[in-house]
Amino acid sequence: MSKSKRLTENDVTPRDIYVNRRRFLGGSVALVGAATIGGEAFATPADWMLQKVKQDWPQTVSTDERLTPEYDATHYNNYYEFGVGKDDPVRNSQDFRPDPWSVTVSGACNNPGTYALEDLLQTQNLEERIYRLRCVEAWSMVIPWLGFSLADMLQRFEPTSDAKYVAFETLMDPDQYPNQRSFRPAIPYPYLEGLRMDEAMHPLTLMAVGMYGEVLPNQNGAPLRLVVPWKYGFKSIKAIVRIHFTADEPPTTWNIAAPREYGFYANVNPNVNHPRWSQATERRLPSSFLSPNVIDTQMFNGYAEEVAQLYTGMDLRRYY
Ligand SMILES: Nc1nc2c(c(=O)[nH]1)N[C@H]1C(S)=C(S)[C@@H](COP(=O)(O)O)O[C@H]1N2
Ligand SMILES: [Mo]
Repeated sequence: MSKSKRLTENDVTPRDIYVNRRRFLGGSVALVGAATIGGEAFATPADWMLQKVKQDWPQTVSTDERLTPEYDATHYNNYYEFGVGKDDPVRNSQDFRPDPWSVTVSGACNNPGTYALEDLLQTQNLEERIYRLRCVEAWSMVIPWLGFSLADMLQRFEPTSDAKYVAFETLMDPDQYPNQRSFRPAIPYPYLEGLRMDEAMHPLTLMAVGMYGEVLPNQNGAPLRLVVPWKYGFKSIKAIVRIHFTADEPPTTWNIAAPREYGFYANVNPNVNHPRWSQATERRLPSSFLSPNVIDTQMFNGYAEEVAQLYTGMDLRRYY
């Protein structure tokens, strides 16, 4: 990463916590073969995935802000396929099957096809990146993700010069997703997202397979989800099964559902309010009635130095 920051003692501390915890849990994890998050056992991930996540990874992006406790990041989620309540995803996703998994690649590229996840991840070295995640609903977290630059994965498909955008799609499976079999789904499915090609190739754009030193829990988008830290959280699509290269701006779910409220770009911007609420501040979780923990929202969620040049000359009020 061009912008990777030198590790300071602050940055290293959270990782030492996982490493020690890993040593502590090492035996039992190997025996049960299950990832343990906050003391709760989640669905058993594929052994190869567990092994990959347990390998030694460097920390390449960090912040001196306090990490959101793992419990909050795994129990307060947006994942409408599992229900619209913040605690629906953790409750309804425990039997979700992230393995076996494959991703179908299509459109303007030389190497389309259906790739087994194991095959896609084999050559990727994992990194830990601590990113702020800012939801358009004006709450935020600080999460240590495990993953790799999306660019590293996309290069392998050899997008052609016609590829101006890349579209992503979440699994469609009403058997596993209660809201997809609801007679009145909250949003249209499958969940669709997309990035302009230069945004997709930006080194900060992450494909995540883990968090807090563990395999990604189902409610956080296992086995493979996008994390675009300078955009509102809805761009960070979960459980990806399809990647499509295209010349035209692809349709995206929240834009389809409420076009005046959610645009394609969705860059975090304290100066452009949501039609129904201010985006100038946010609640940094954990937040409660007595300790709301309200902080100022930063331009591009604090990543302006890295990404502002992607939007030179663009009217960010028009392209919200
Ligand atoms: N498939 C899918 N992806 C999704 C969503 C969703 O409902 N379905 N919600 C989005 C929203 S609004 C946010 S804020 C983030 C939340 O990620 P987290 O639950 O891991 O914090 O996921 C995004 N990705
Ligand atoms: Mo969100």
